[in-house]
Amino acid sequence: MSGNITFTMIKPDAVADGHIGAILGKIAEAGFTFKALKLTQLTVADAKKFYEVHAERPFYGELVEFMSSAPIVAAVLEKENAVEDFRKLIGATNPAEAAEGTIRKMFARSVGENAVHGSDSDENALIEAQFHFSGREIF
Ligand code: 3AN
Repeated sequence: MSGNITFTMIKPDAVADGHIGAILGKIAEAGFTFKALKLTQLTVADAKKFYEVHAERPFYGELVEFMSSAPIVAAVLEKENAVEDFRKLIGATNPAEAAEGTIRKMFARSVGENAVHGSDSDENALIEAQFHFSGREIF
């Protein structure tokens, strides 16, 4: 995989609220192609490991509990400048501060339940993609 990939999750709030189709549609319309895609659920251990960098933050326990509470959609996306362009498409972490038309502005419930994840670097995109998908599941 090249540097032109990013990793995303549609989080439990947006899955429960029925937004999978609309969010995947916005991602496709923005020019991303799908290299991997699945509906799955994180264990508590998976969520702890995925969000390890936030272990010292006050919201870590809440974040781990939320992310493992119900199904998510995981995907690997490809596009030129994927990481940066995807973070623009999803908007600010807090949906109250997210720009109009962004996925979080349209679909997120709150700063904790903010509809989607997007990798923050090319290096993390690769680590996160490989955390969620085997080689046979990435195309
Ligand atoms: P982003 O997802 O925009 O990269 P990060 O990496 O700062 O934001 O935070 C990771 C996740 O932690 C967020 N997507 C959100 O679910 C949760 N989070 C971040 N800040 C808060 C907060 N102040 N209160 C509760 N949860 C938070």
